Amino acid sequence: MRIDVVSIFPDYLSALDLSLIGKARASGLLRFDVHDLRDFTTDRHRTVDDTPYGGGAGMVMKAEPWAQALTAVLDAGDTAAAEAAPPVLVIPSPAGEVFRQATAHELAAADHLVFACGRYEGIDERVAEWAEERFTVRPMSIGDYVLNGGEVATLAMVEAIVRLIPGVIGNPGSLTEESHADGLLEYPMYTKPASWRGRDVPEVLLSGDHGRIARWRREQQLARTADRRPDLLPPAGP
Ligand code: 6GU
Repeated sequence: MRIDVVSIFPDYLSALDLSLIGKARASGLLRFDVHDLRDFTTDRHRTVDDTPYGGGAGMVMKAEPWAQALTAVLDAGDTAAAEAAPPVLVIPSPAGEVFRQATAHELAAADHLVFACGRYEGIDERVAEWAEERFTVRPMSIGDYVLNGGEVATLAMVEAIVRLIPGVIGNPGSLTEESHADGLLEYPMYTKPASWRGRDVPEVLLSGDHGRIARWRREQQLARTADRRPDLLPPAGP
């Protein structure tokens, strides 16, 4: 897989050089490049934003630097592959569709992902329209709160996606057992010692009875999901 990120704060993305993503890159499963949007401006001040038409607070990112940057990313890509399936352009935005584990699986199947990190009040809407002719455009939110820009959301989405690329996670079993894998939250986990500061590990986990353990874990998943995330449970029957 190939991932490109365009941002006015490319250093924000350096956290992805660590651990998981670093390993995926080193093993050749991932090519990851970050581009500075200001490198695609043409004025002396390297201007990327301007005041909004219609008035209102804040600044809007200008369209032309984005078109230049995204064109450069496309030109550096595999043109034959892009012909078959256009690259996916993820536009992080609190006004996007919510990014879920199912979205991570969908995007992990793409050959080429491009993240357009906006700052200020967003990017001139015509960039998304222009990009529709060249990419599959996916405006994406990571939840119902507001961040200052798309960089932190991109870090979260890239980590969620890259760990699903086959070969990136050493033990693929850990992918099927984790929270959200089956639409429920994960059951509680314990390790040695069996008794710690007066708190004992649930007896069933020491029983060696795999059927009982599986039933107990399922009950815990359902109870925890009902308590913390009732929105994830199917509606109760009649
Ligand atoms: Cl993707 N971007 C910004 N700026 N804020 C957000 C978000 C994204 N997702 C939730 N809040």
